[in-house]
Amino acid sequence: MKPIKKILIANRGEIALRIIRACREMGIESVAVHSTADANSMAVRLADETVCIGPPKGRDSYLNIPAILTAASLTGADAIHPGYGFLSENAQFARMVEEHGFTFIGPKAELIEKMGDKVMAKKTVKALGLPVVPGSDGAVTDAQSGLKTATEMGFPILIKAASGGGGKGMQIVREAGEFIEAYNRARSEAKANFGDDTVYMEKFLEKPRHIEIQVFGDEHGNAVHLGERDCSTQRRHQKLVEEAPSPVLTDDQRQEIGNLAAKTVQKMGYTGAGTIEFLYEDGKFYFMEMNTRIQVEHPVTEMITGQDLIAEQIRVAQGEELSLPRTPIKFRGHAIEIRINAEDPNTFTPSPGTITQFHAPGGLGVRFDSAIYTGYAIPPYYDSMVGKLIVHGRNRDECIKRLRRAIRETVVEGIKTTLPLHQWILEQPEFLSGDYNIHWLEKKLAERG
Ligand code: MV4
Repeated sequence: MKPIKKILIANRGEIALRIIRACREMGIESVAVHSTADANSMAVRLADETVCIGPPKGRDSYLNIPAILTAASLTGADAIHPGYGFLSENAQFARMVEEHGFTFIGPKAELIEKMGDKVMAKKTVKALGLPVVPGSDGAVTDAQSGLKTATEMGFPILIKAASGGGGKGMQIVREAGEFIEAYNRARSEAKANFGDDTVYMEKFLEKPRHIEIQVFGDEHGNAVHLGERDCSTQRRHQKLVEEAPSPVLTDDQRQEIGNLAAKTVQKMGYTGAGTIEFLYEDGKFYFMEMNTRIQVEHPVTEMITGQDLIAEQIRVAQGEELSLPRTPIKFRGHAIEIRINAEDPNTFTPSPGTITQFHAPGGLGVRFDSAIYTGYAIPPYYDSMVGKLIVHGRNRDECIKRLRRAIRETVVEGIKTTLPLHQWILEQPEFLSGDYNIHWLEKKLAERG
C-alpha cells in the first residue's frame, strides 16, 4: 500500500474537474497544472493548488513532461492522474512518473506499450481467448505476400497501421487490382503519421457497431467488467453519442463477452481502468483495440452501475483491492451521453469564444459534466468538446425522452454548439429503434445535406 494524499492532474477541462471532485470526496488534495490559456479555468478555481506549466499549445504545456514532473515535485504530489488524451497513453511518461517516485494512476508502462502496438495487442488478446477479426496474423512486410494473403482471405480487406488507432492511415481494398497501391499508401501514411510504417491486414467488416467493454483490474489479481457502451454514433472517428446497455445485446451476450474481457484483463495482469473495444456484426464480437485510460464516456457506465470509476482508479493505484463488486455487477436502467462541442452544428467548424449565458440542465437522472461557466472564454488551442450531458432512465425510451427535455433546458450562448445536432439525432427513426451502425450518422448527415 502506498496511500495517495495529493494528486497532480495532468489534464484540463471537464476531466480535470471530474478528477478534482473525486479527490475532494476521498480527502485527497489536488494540484491542477495549467497552460497560460487556462489560467481562468474552472479546474484552476477548484483545485487545492495550481501550477502554470507553460504556453497555450499542448506540446508546451499538457504534453510537457519535464514541466509536469517538476510541478509534481514542487507541490509534493505523490501521484499523477493523466485523464484522457494528452499523456494518458504515453508509456514513456508513465515510466518516467514512476521512476521519479510518483504513482502513475493507470496501468503499468509495459502494458500501455503493448496495447499501443496494435499488432502486438491483437496477438496478445487472441492468445488469451478474445475473438479477433480474421487477418494477416502479424505485420505485412511485403506487398506480394500481402496480396497473396488478401486473395486467400477474400476482399474487401482493410490495411491498418500498427502504431495507429483512431482510424488514421487505414486503407480499404475492395479488389486485388487495388492492393499494391493501397499497401504502399498505407505504409507511407503510417510512416508520416506515426513514424512507424508497420501495417497489418484484416477482413473488412461492412456494417459493424462499435461496442466496448469497461474493465478494471487490481494488483491482487482481481478483474471485473462493468458491461458495455455502444458508441456507434460517430463522425470521422469522433464519438457523438454513447449509450449503455447496447440496444442490440442480450444479457447472455453481455455476460459472455464481459467475462471473456475480464478474464483477459486478469491474465494480462492489467491494473486500473481499461476499455476493450470490439466491432460487433451479425451477433459476433471482434477485438479492435484496448484503451489503457479512463475514457470520455465513462459516466455512462457510472450511471448504470452507480460506481465511481475515478475513485476506483485511485484506490487501485494505491494498491487496494478492487472495491467493485466481483461478479456480477448490477446494471440498472439505461444511460446516454452526448458530447457537446463548441462547433457549428451543420459544418462542424470550431466555434471558440466567450460564453455569454450558461444554464445547466437538471432534474432526476440528469448529469452535466463540464468546465464552462458564464463569462468563460473557450480557448482555441484544444479539443472542441466543452461538456457532456449524461442522462439516466429506467429504460431506453424514458432515457431518450429525458435527454430531449434536458437538451431543451440547456442554455449556452455566445458560441455555437452541437446541441441542435443532438436534438436532431434523437428524432431519427434509426436511432430510436436502435438500428444503427458506425456509418449510419455520416450517411444520414450526407442525405440531410
Ligand atoms: C475496422 C472496420 C471494419 N473492419 N476493422 C476505425 C478506427 C480503428 N480503431 C478501427 N476502425 C475500424 N476498423 C475491420 N476489420 C471499421 C473501422 C471503422 C470504425 C470503427 C469504430 C468506430 C468508427 C469507425 C468508423 C470507420 C471505420
